[in-house]
Amino acid sequence: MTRLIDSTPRRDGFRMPGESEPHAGTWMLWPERPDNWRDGARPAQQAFVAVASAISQFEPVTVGVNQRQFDHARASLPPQVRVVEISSNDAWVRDTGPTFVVNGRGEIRGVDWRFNAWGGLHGGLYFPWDLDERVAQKVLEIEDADHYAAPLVMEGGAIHVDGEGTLFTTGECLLNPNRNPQLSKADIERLLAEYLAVERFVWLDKGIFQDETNGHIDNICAPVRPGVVALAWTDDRNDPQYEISKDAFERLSAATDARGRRLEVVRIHIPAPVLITAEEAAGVDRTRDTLPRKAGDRLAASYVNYYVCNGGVIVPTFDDPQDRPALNTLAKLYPDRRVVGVPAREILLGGGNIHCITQQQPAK
Ligand code: KQY
Repeated sequence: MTRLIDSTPRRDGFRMPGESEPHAGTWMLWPERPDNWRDGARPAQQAFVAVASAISQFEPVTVGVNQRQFDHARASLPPQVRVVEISSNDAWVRDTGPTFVVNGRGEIRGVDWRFNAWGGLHGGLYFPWDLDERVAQKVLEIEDADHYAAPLVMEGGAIHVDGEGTLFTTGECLLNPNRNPQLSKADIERLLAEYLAVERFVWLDKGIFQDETNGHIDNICAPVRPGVVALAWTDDRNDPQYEISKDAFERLSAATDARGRRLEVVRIHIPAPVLITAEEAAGVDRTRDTLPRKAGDRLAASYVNYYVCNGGVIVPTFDDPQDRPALNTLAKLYPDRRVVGVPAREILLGGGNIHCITQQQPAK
């Protein structure tokens, strides 16, 4: 079983590895709620199958599924993907799963953050979130890994680390009063330092325009390797994203990481604005307790929401002229990995993308 450890990872010699370090595998969850995913979630399920299939070329994949969808998920996913029953409110394991930490001596543990569905009753995306709250513990139970309970409302998509002591995040999310109103920025840094074993914080102001997570870092900026980051970008000064990305570029260029390096910032252009069509909006069930989907609303489309796995980089594509340049740039940034594009509009329609629906389990 997973035991609760009354200490912190840093005190015990554990740290969160960078995503590019070797993985034991990847966790995902199965989408099904018809008030977030259109047409009874069937198009989203096909997109998730494409993502799981792509990753499973490189490393083991496990998909957690609610009981009533188990047979359907099992039949839809390829045989090399492990399917286990895990109840959840939705399918964002980046945010509801554990953050794994390792000690370099063959041991792995999980950090279980508090979760409030991206803002609780003040701008959160759905209610209730009681099943999501328990996903991390269930994953760790299956893996027989002990866990820490971090006293911080936090989602995995709100942070990125370089594995060498640097953490990237945004004030829009982690300083938002709908997460930890009782904590100061210094309190939040202290908790992140204890639970992830990091010492340098690079704060961007905002994430991608209209990102419903309150600007998760994993949609705007990703560490490629220590000292190098990818940043979502646009040259269109009329796009509200322009000022956000320009400010992020300036902050990143002025920052030094935990090893004292200046960062190289590689810009990856976002696609043309992706808007919800009338047909797509009509396919989502309306309910009282879920963020509604409205025709014409702009989605937070970005190639930076890619996922790095053993030997591969899985990149969202949008059927846009920027797809090819983004894939080419990432192929140059990751010369030892195969870059695989996966059509991701259906995932984006649910409010996130490939990085948000995956969670790496590092090798011990
Ligand atoms: O992008 C994410 N990390 C989660 C998005 C949640 C969207 C719920 N509609």
